[in-house]
Amino acid sequence: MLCASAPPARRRHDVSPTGHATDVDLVQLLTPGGQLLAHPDYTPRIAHLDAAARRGLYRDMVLVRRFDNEATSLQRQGELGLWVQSLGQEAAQIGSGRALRPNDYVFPSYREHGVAHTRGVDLADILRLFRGVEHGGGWDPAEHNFHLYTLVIAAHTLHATGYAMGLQRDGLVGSGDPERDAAVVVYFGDGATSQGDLNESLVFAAVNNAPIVFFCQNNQWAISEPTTKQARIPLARRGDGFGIPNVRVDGNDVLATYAVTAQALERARSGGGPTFIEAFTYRMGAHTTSDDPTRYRSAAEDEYWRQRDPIERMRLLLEGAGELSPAFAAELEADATALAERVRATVKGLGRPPTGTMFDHVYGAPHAIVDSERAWLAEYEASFLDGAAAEGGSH
Ligand SMILES: Cc1ncc(C[n+]2csc(CCOP(=O)(O)OP(=O)(O)O)c2C)c(N)n1
Repeated sequence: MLCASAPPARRRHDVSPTGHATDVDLVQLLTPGGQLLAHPDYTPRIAHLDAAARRGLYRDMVLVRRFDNEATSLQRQGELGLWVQSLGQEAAQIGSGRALRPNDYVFPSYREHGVAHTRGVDLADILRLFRGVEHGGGWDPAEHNFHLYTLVIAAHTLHATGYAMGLQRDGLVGSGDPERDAAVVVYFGDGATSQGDLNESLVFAAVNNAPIVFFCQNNQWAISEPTTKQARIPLARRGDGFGIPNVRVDGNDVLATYAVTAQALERARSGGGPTFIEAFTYRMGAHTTSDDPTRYRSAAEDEYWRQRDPIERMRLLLEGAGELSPAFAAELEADATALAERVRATVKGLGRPPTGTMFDHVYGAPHAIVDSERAWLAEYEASFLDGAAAEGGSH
């Protein structure tokens, strides 16, 4: 499958419209044109992925994108309060997610719908949070080894590091038994690298040799703030100052993100300590449905990244290798449509929770101020003539 005249996997001097060098020491196994590249360290990591496994990665990405588009539409129609798109980041999430073993544990931020899918979380459940019918999440973290979403930037990196140190103390690292050993992956964005919490996590992870992979999805923007305003060096090199090995991977290349994450996880599980991965990718959608990226982003930039679409390059690989039959493509299209319809029906069936539930979990024990606020809101809602607000409140 490897191209005889394959260019070296590490190339230089490609610069994106935002002024970022896009391929400085970038691990890439699959070009935007769908050609495989050889890499001495990482090609062996994908050698076992046969045609069915590669189709599986493609299928995951297509399904997650369809879900994401459906959720965006649901928000626009008033069915969700907010939506955080993962459009364009499918390869970073599916590749890294599929490299995990069941007993590894994931701490996501709030955009990791693709990773959630790889952990067996029903994608429709994620929307419970964004409809406001759940205040924590919509899934059981212990069932999926996939923690609840965290909206406070970088706060969960501390929890993740603590959890990883716990694995160590429970003797679940470096035992040599793959069924027993485990590691943690924590996902965060480029903006999170400017937070104190992440830097504190890196210190603790490094000095404790914690079994954790820091997975930064550099999607180029922290809302309207470009990465260039947050760092003078590639983000992966942040690891250097903490004594944490780092790797910068093409985040739009599902094979490379799989290979790089698999290697980092194996190191962590076997007692080799933390790794910092920067997945160089792009947020093709808005930051959230509350944001208008045309205010700060150019059409040229959009076009540059559209040509590096993670799903398209995998499709080109499969088609070129004769591994994508029309029957498979038609079945996948039908599955994606069925998923979208099920998600839509599930969300509409969720209804609206009574407004008073927002006061339920503020404190573990009754609290006078919360009680008076609850009573005030109930009285206020009851004052409306149609009484509609009292039934469910707004969302
Ligand atoms: C501690 C904290 N500060 C500010 C915010 C507001 N905020 C929400 S998302 C965001 C940008 C995050 O960018 P990045 O970390 O790159 O992640 P991305 O959304 O691009 O995936 C900010 C500043 C927040 N949620 N938490």
